[in-house]
Amino acid sequence: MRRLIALTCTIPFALAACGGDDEKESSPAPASSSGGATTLDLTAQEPGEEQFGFDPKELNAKAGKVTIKLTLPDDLKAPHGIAIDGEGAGDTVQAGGTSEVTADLKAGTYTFFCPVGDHREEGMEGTLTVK
Ligand SMILES: [Cu+2]
Repeated sequence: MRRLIALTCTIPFALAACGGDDEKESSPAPASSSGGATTLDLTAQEPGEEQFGFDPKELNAKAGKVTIKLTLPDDLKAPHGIAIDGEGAGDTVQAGGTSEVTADLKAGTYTFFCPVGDHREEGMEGTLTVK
């Protein structure tokens, strides 16, 4: 009989512990992931005459609304833009400017590139992995 009494006494304790856990799980998500949108920064590069590139060459994002923001440093000579293959393109801009493209992406692998002239063939191409 004594054992049964001891067991009964522990039950309210267990319930109280459960309530505490629930509070932790419902705490707000970090601001960086609010709305499921991701913005990725990219920089255009001109390492040599008629040589073009992006830094970085590989980007990663969560599935959902993804924006790639391309920045052109002030010392670039050619205009550049940003596009995601089959998903849209941003404006073509001059040195000092920025170009953005936004797309609603599912998990998969995408190619981003500069749609100006033959810049894509000259090296302005990279891989966007969405998970
Ligand atoms: Cu370009």
